[in-house]
Amino acid sequence: MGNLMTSLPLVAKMATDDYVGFTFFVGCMAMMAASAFFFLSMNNFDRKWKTSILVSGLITFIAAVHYWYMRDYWATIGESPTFFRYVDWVLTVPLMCVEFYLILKVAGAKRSLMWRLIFLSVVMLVTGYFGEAVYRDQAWFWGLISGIAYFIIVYEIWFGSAKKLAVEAGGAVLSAHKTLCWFVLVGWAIYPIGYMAGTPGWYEGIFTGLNMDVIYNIGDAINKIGFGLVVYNLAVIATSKVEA
Ligand SMILES: *C/C=C(C)/C=C/C=C(C)/C=C/C1=C(C)CCCC1(C)C
Repeated sequence: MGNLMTSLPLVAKMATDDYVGFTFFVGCMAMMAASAFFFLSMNNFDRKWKTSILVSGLITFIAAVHYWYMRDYWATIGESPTFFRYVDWVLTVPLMCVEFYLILKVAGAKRSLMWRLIFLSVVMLVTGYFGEAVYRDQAWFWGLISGIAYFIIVYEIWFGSAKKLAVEAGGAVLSAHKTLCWFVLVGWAIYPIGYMAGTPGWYEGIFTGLNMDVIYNIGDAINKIGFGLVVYNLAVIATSKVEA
């Protein structure tokens, strides 16, 4: 036992062209730093915004823990950590739906809006997992179902009842809502590209040269940290208005 301990290196070596390993590593650090930032700054705000910043921190913290495992999984096994990836998403994406609800609460958003968005996001992710991990031969089919759920979310926040509430709230809430809508339309669209780069289907060849995990890792950094910063910015603006 003692021999084994001394002969096995404790840290796996990382090749200079291992972009997957590199983005897992940097992603892990970025998520940890963002979590510290959100948690340590949340007490600067009053109760209403504190909860929103707390949720931003929870999103990056849950991701940091999953990135820790995914980085390790990749370093030791050398395969896509699909399971950890989807567990991370199925916890953090519904929390992003909660953020929409929390922001729009000032305009009287109802819980039903939050649950509708959460339900759609879970459908989007579970069907995505089926295509990526369980029924890979029909990846295009499951990706399509997932994409439909994604578009319903996009519709709901851009044009549906969420949009109406944001307009009613106006001011900083409306502009934060708009920015978050862009994150969902453009930032979240990064994921289907990763999916098509990493699963078999008619679309094979379109995204050759792109690595699924690198794309997902870039998407996560933009969406989780960026999304949280938009909410943080809203809290700063709203709080300084009250004080002025
Ligand atoms: C923090 C993690 C986030 C914001 C993850 C978002 C993931 C998606 C928007 C995934 C969407 C997918 C499709 C629209 C179709 C193909 C399958 C998915 C699950 C990759």
